[in-house]
Amino acid sequence: MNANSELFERAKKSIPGGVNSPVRAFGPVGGTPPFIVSGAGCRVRDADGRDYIDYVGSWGPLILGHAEPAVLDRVRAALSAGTSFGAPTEREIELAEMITRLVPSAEKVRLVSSGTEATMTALRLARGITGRDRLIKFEGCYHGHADSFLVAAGSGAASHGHPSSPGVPAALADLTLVAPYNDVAATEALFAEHGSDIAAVIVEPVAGNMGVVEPLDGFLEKLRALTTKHGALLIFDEVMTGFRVHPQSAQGLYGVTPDLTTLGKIVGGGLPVGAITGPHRFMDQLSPDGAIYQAGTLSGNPLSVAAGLAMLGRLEQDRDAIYGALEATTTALADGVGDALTKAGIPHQIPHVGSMFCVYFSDQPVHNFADASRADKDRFNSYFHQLLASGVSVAPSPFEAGFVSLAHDDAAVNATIDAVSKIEW
Ligand code: KE4
Repeated sequence: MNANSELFERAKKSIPGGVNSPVRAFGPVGGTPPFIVSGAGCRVRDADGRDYIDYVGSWGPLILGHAEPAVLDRVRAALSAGTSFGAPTEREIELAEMITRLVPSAEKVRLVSSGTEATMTALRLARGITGRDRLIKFEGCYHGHADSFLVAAGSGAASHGHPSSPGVPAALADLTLVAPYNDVAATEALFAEHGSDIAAVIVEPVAGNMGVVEPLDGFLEKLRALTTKHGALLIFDEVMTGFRVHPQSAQGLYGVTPDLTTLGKIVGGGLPVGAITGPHRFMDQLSPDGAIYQAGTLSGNPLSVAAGLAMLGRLEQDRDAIYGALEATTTALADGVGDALTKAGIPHQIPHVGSMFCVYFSDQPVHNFADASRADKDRFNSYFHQLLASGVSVAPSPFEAGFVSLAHDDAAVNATIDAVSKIEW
């Protein structure tokens, strides 16, 4: 038994499923997950000393790569002053000011410690502002694990066969209305029936939790028009797309302004941070100025904020060079992998937006969760395991996104393409 297997068996004795987040357990693909001991640049090393070119990237935060020196240095400096104060700090102001500078709809920011806290708060804010209870979400979108979102959810919920989770009271789940992603007619029908009771529509402006699904032309614009018409709030869940698909996030890429935006992942530079942001008129309704309550012991934690400042600072400073490089590398990867699959006669779709991508084994384009579910899962599992054996780590589920970082160089991309070309189908 190798070190990873020994650790996995040991982990299962003290941690549910042996993991602290289900997507790490290799449920959809089977096998034993590598236990990672270190990361550097675009690579991670497991407990057996094996190196992998890494496209998981901690599920999105590490847009600059693993152990980015600027991030580590900033965290080390913060650490020497202490780990947490439970009091306001200047650095939190700096991070809020940076986010308001970079995100078009942001006027005020509340920091929390995860994407789930961010979306949970955004929903409560929308319900408190409108006095309404219902929510529209889209099948296959994942907005974290707060009760109202565990209805037809993507990511690990879908991967493990529970897109609607037990433990969520029916009375609450019934308030969550679901439409297929990119389906304007279905969304209009929900508004026609429930319009006056809908507090918000929450959407991943680029869906990254059923693979990667781009919004069809006009979809986001139509959601903006429908929510405005019916007095509901439009929430862009940019936990994954924030600073990933564009320097101004998806709202900058598509030119659609939401009422509230949730952020996470990159804004924490690999440490726990989430954020809710939007115009003064909405954000000032949060406690303590407003009556809508939200709180967190470690919200705005000095170490997390230091990592976020370092990462966003680098992205802002070298914006055009960095996003140009990320786009070029991702395109080269997608084109090279696509050529290799075409040569092998394997039907595929490789959508990519900014530096997020996925590979569907399907001969049809994927516009929603039903399309994504029709992709060939057996082929995905074969692709996943043969790449892992070749030293390339992609997300262990077809309902996830892959992430390219600034540290993925030509050698890594070419090695990845070469590994795909050697897969035995
Ligand atoms: P967290 O609570 O995991 O920080 O964020 C929840 C969340 C919210 N919104 C979107 C669009 C997200 O993608 C996520 C979390 N993404 C998953 C990956 N698909 C996190 C990985 C995991 O669950 O371990």
